[in-house]
Amino acid sequence: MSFALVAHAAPLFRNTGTLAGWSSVNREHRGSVNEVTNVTYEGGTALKMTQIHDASYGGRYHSEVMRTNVYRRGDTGFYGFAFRLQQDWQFQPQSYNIAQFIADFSDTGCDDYMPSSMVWISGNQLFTRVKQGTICNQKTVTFGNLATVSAGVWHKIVIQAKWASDGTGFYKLWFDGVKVLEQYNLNTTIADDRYFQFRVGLYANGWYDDGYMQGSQPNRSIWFDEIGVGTTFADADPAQW
Ligand SMILES: [Ca+2]
Repeated sequence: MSFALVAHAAPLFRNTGTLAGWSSVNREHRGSVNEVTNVTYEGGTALKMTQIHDASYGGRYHSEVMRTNVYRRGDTGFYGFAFRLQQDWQFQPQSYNIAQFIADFSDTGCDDYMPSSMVWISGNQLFTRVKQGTICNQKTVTFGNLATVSAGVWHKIVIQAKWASDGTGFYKLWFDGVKVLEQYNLNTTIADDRYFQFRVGLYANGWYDDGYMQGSQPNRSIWFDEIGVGTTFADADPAQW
């Protein structure tokens, strides 16, 4: 007896804003990740991620939920979520990352956890990127000023990617249902076949990367809801499931 297993398809994943169902939850330093009922995009719960800057702390600032085995080279998939910045979010030039694909490359001797694509806010603008090359010779291609992000309202992100390193990849991003990025015939991941994780949350990477905090808002929160991964746009669109 044989089965036609679709061995390389990304598994379908959906989370309705609950702490249950994730491979892991990452709360660094004074950060928190909580399931809340008072602010939701849809249904009874959403996830509230908070990070707090501490000038005496030298580490990173992740408040993320993570799902393993979301893509590997050769896959094509859709990845989506809804997010909402706190009402009084102080827009600053520093990067606040809200989603990333990442894998552990410690065995290579060239890097440890390396994100391929990330999605972040700088000022009030949305950014994303792809990572090309190899783990030992990485090239980052950034796509900036894709959309204007407002505080205190829910926004939707959907990404479609064909993950390739032979020039046949594509990478698209929709913001609130509007396609704001469409790139074809490019490398969208590095030359490696291991599985990547998908994470959403508040990762205040600018605080760590720059070594200080710009502005005067050390306590920041972002809500997340309706995180989906699948093979169709509707699988990942927070409004369609
Ligand atoms: Ca929900």
